[in-house]
Amino acid sequence: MFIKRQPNGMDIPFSSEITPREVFESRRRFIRQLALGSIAGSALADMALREAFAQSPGAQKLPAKPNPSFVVMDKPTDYKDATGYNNFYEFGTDKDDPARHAGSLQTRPWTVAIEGEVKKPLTLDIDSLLKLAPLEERIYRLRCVEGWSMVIPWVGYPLSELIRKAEPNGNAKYVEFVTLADRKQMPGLRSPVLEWPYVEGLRLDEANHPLTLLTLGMYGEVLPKQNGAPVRIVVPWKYGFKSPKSIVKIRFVREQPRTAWNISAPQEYGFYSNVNPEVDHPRWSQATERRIGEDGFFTRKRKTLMFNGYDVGSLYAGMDLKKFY
Ligand SMILES: Nc1nc2c(c(=O)[nH]1)N[C@H]1C(S)=C(S)[C@@H](COP(=O)(O)O)O[C@H]1N2
Ligand SMILES: [Mo]
Repeated sequence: MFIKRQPNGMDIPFSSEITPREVFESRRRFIRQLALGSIAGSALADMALREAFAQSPGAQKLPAKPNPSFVVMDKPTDYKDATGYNNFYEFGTDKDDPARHAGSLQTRPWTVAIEGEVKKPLTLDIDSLLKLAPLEERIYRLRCVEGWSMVIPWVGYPLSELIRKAEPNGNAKYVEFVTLADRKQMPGLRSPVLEWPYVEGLRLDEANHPLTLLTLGMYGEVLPKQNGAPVRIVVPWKYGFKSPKSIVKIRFVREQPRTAWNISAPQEYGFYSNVNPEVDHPRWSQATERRIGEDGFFTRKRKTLMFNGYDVGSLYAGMDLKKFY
């Protein structure tokens, strides 16, 4: 097997596992154009996106304007990997379970209730959520606590847009996310691997951070069910489990909320769970990661970046990140 050294230090084996060269180059061109700001207007951007990413036939398109301020230069993960290798324990614990079993998820009608310490509690359906703010496309890294990562072009808008509409009062210090737990639609709930519903949470300033994305789509289409349709949160500087799928409730609260993985294994998964190569998981190192799609026999692992490479250190000034893991 021939190995070609890439300028970024990555070894790419020539094998059937990598994206065909033409698709790969068209993506690179697209991302470069994005970065240079030479793609203007959503119609053109949509065309470029269509060209750049393999589409699943028949999925509902969700055009969005690429936001070049929120794009990582890494090659986006193949659509088939991003939709075929998932964690969504409500549909089973194997990586291919969500793709195989999430078909039973009923994504319409769907409402999200916004409640708790807010001046304007409200319940929004998916169409209202789609219209609440302009949809953007953002290419984020997602780093799972298990040591693998992907690069995904999400479609959504900052969660802060919705928070602004709800007007949290002075008591609101944290935000809790509650996801769907319906045994009729979710075969994984029969297993007690986690306490159901899957719950997550953020500090209010983390929730309001411009990177925190209320996510309705990916790869120019509505979210596939296995990726958390019809609406999820994506927090790119935290381990993947802090990005809850298929949310039904957003609650503003005074105290730090309970979170699914912390309930299940508190010594292993804390509330903060910021990506941090210097703080190991009790059972494995977090210093490196395997990028899904690059896993050829000779492929080197990538170094995991502090906060997954995102500039959010000021949120944690003065905090001991070993203690607040
Ligand atoms: N409701 C719910 N959300 C969830 C999970 C889950 O099991 N249930 N798994 C999390 C984990 S561990 C990861 S790594 C990401 C994976 O997102 P992806 O499948 O879209 O890549 O979703 C997170 N959100
Ligand atoms: Mo994960």
